[in-house]
Amino acid sequence: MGDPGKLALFGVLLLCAARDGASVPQRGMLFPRESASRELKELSGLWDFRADQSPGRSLGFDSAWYKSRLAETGPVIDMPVPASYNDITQDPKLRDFIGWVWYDREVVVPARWVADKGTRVVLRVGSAHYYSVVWVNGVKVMEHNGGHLPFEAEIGDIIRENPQAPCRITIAVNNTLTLETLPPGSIQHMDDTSKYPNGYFVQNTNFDFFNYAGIHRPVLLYTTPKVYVDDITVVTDFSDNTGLVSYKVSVLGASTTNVKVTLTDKHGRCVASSSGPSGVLKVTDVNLWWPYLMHDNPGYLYSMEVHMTTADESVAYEDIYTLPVGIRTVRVTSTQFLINNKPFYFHGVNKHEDSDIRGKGLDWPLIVKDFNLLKWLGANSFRTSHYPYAEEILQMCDRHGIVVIDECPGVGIKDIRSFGNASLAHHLDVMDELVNRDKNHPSVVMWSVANEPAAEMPPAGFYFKMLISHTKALDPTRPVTFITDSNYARDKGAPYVDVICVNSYFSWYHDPGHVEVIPIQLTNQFENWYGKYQKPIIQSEYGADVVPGLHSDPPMMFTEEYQKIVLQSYHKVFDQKRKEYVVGELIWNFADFMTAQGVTRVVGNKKGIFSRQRQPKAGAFILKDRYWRLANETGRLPPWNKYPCLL
Ligand code: GCB
Repeated sequence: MGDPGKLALFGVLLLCAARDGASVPQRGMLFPRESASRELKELSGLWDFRADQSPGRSLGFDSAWYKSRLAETGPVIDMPVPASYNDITQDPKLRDFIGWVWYDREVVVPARWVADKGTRVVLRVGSAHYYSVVWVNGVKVMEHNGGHLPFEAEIGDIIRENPQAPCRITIAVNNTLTLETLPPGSIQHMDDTSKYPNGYFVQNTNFDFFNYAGIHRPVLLYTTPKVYVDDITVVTDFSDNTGLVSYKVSVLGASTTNVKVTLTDKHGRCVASSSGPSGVLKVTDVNLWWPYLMHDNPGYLYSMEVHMTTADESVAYEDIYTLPVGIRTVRVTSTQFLINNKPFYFHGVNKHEDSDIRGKGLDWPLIVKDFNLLKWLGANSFRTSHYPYAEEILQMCDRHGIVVIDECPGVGIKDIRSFGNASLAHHLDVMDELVNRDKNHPSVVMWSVANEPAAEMPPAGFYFKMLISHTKALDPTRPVTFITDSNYARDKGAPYVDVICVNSYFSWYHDPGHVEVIPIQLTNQFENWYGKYQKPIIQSEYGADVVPGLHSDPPMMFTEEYQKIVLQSYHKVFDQKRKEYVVGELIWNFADFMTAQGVTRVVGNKKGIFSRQRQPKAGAFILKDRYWRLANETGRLPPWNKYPCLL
C-alpha cells in the first residue's frame, strides 16, 4: 500500500498537474447516435493497462506516462473496456487497489474525419469510476469528477496536428473517495506498526456495495458537423387524444440556423412537424407512452428528427439527430402517483450494476437477461440504486415500458463534514449532469437525490432544501424524492420531497428472527410518515438475506423460507395500505451483489431474489405470483402468454 501523506494529495496533484490542455465545459450530452451527418467508432475491446503501484501513486504523473505508449514506460496487461478492473486478474492487490490506474490504446481515425476540418471529432467516455483524466497524443483533453456519468471532448484539432501519427488515447482513473465525492469515503491510515505494515491505509465507505473501478461504460469517437445540434429538451403532455411535445433545440457553432423538427410514428409516418429552435408538436390520435402491464401496447415511442441547416461563409452545414420520444405525463397527489392521469402502483425492484467478473462494466447479455427476468417477474419498475445507470439501460426501459426512479450517487452521506459547501456544490453539479443526461427518457418518472443520508444532522435541512429545489428548478415536470431510513420525526429532508420513500428491515436489522413484529412495525411506519406529511409513500427497500439453497422450517434467518415469510408479512401490510396512500413496493434486491468484506456479508449481499448468476430463489416465485396478481388488479395483463420474453 502507499504513502499515506501522499495519498491524501491525489486530488490536489491532479488539479495542479493537469491544466495543460483544454478542459471542456459540459454542455448538451446527447447520446451519440449515427445519422446521415454523424458517424461512430466504438473503442470497446482490449486496452493496455497498468496500476500505479508507487507508494504515493504519483509515478504516472511524475513520469508523464501519457507522453508515450504505456507499454514503453513499464509492464502492461490486457484490460477489457468496458469492465471493472477489480475481478479480472488473480491479484488481490489489484482487486483492492486504491489510487490511479492507467489505460491506453491507439486508434485508427478514418482519414475523412481528419481531412475535413468541418467535422468535429468527439471522444466520449460513457463513465469511468471515479476521477478521470484523458489525454490524446499526450495532450490533456479533459478531466471528470464523478464515477457514473458521461464526459466528452472535441479532439479534432489534436489529431489534425499530425495526421499521419496513430491517435493514442490515455485515460487515468482514480477510485479514491473523499468526504466530498459522491459517494463519500475516506482514507484511514493505520500508523500502529505493531499491528500494520509501514504506510498501511484502507479506504472506508458507508455504503453497501463494492467500490468497483475502471472504465465502466463504452468509450467511443463520434463526429458531428462543425455547426451541430448540441442539445434537445422535450416535455410532453396531452389533452383528450391530442399529444403535445414541447421541444427546445440548442445549436452550437453558428448564430443563425434553420431547424426543422419532424415526429414520426412506429410505422415511419410523419405525425407532426415544426420549424424553429423551439415549438410545440401536436399529435392527433396520440399513442401515449404507458408502463409495462398498464396497457396493451406499453413503451410506445415516436421518433423526433431534428434537422439543422445553415450557411457558414461559403460552407453549408447540415446536422441530423433523431431522438426517441414517449408522450406521457407524471403527477403526484397526496395519495397517488399518476402516469397519464391514471394511478400507477410501483411493483418493482432495486437493482445494482453488478455481476461476476465484469463488476460494474456494461454487459449486453446481462442487460437483456435482466430485462427478461423483470418481465418474467411481472415487475413494472426499478430504482437505479444507488447511482445513475448506463444510458443503454434507460433506453431499454423506454422501449419496454419499465418505469424508473433515477437516483444520483448520493449514498452513504453519514459524516457531518459531507454536508459542507464543497459537497453541496458537487452534489448540485452531479444533479445537473444527471438531469441533463436523462431528462428526455419517458421511463424516468422521478429523481432521487440521495439514499439514506444522515438526515437528522443539523445541516441536512439546508442541504436538502437546496438540493431538492435545485432539482425541481432543473426539471419542473418530475417529482423529487430522497430515500430515507431515519426516524420520521427527526428527518430534515422530508418536508421538501414530493414522495416519501422509506427503507426498512424489520425482523432483520431490528428484532432479527422475529417476523411476528413486521405487521405492527410496518403499519406504524406508514401511519407515522403519512400522518406527519400527507404525501404518497413508496416502500423503497425491504428484504432479507438468503444463502441460496439454505433451508429451515420453522424459518431461520438466511434461509429461503425466511425470505419468503418476511416478504409475505410485508405484503399483507402493503395490501392494506395501498388502498390508502402507499403507491409502491420495491424489493431489496433484484440480485445478490458484491460488497466490501465484513462480518455481515457472505461474499456479498445476499438479499437478492435472484442469485448473482440470476437464478431464482424461493422469494422470486413469491414476488412473481404477487406482481402478476397486482398487474391483473391494477393494470392490464398483456394479451400474450405468461412468458412475454418469448414473443
Ligand atoms: C439499505 C441500503 C442498501 C443496503 C441494504 C442492506 O438500507 O440502502 O444499500 O444494501 O440496506 O442490505 O443492508
